[in-house]
Amino acid sequence: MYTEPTTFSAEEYFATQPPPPTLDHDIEKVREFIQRQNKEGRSVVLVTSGGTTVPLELNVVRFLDNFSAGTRGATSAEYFLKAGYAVIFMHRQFSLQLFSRHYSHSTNPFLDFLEIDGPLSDANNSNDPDAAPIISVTPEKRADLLEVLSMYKDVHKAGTLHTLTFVTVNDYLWLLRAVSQEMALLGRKSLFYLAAAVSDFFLPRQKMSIHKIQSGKGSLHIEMDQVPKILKPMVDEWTKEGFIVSFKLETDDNLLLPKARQALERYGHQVVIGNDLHRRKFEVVFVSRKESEFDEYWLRIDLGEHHGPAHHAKEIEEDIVAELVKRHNAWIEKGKL
Ligand code: 9Z3
Repeated sequence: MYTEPTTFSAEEYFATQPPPPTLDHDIEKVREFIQRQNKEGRSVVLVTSGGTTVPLELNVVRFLDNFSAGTRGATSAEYFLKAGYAVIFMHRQFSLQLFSRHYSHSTNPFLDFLEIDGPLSDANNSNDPDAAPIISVTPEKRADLLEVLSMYKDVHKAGTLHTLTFVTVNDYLWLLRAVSQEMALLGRKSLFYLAAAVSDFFLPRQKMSIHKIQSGKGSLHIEMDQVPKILKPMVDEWTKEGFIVSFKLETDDNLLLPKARQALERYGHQVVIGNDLHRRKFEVVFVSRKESEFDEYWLRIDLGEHHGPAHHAKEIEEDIVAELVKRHNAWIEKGKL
């Protein structure tokens, strides 16, 4: 039998889907963080990062996932910190994180540039700590590590980074709503940078199988419901003064601008950043409104470009964040008129 999939409003969604068990505890910590940053006069950005999952069973064995390594979010969060923002980094568990992303186990494993000075046998046989071999960093890796490590230590000392994790789209939605409501305290000094790749479809708890779905009955048919359009209540109710930036991911180039414009029209927030899956590391488009017109601003980088003493490859997030900081400051100033 065919049943119409339910279209949940955000309100219906939160009335029928249970919150993650750690929500209250997580939000208490977020509240303390925001209050402190507010007292210290900082702007706060919420960066969401990584993909959300949709479990198919309550005792979950299988789930659908959304594509995202978390590079956009983790990289941008570092540039926001450099620009003086406090950052709430809300990311998919085990996706890339700030600072440690430079030493990913698959592309730049840190064990490869540590050296052992002194005979290895001493380490195993001697009880004398002075005889133990010393571990040092390969000379050519030192400048890079020092740069990352100093920033990591500075951020910890300043207490300007707060981290939250999600796995499922349900975790994400509940957290996003609660964090947005807390951010309202900051008025125009709050920025939302929604880079997480969020499922469009989900399986409501009421329709989920309790146990692992059994094979042997032929093909599997799953009907999913639409995830509510969360940006609408975010803009209209939860964070009326926040500067909201969402991302639009497409794989068909022809859809990128129309879909980005449609999102702005629908939700009335400040900026949609459109990115094509395969070009996202060197090209994005900012879509915003100028009175009744759409404004499009393309940002491109040359991937061969190098900068800084350690000759890192240029990261497009540096320019994305610089452009947004400019726009967010203008937004703050406008609020003072
Ligand atoms: C993005 O478009 C991100 O830029 C990427 C980043 C997921 C492409 P990586 O983590 O990739 O660097 O590997 N995020 C938003 C995707 C999304 O789900 N957007 C929703 C939509 O398009 C709206 S919030 O409908």
